[in-house]
Amino acid sequence: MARPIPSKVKAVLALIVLLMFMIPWAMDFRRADRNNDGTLDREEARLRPEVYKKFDVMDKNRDGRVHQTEIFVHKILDSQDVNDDAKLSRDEVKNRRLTKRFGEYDIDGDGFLDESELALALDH
Ligand SMILES: [Ca+2]
Ligand SMILES: [Ca+2]
Ligand SMILES: [Ca+2]
Repeated sequence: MARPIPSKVKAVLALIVLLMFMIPWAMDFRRADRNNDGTLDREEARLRPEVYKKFDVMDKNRDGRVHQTEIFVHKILDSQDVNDDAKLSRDEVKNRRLTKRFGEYDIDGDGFLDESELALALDH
């Protein structure tokens, strides 16, 4: 008979899955970031087609560069923003840490995490 998995084990497994997703992604970013300034310009983004295609969307301040955090925020919204309103409601959030600290990260308290709130959350 299978015993239920203890919640501690579940938490560790969730963390491992998250790391497995994040580490290759961060390595890809570093490989593309030729001049190591922590951002991708349009030329560097050619190595990351999924970034290159959406470069203008991600480059919010139009300085010709996208920051690692901006790309990650975009990825999270892409995968979790079910109703495409560019923010995450409590129901939409799938990330464990975001769920747990939702109230803390929702700085303006409107019940959603928008792009700037997500960026702050990821920088922590
Ligand atoms: Ca760069
Ligand atoms: Ca949404
Ligand atoms: Ca908010």
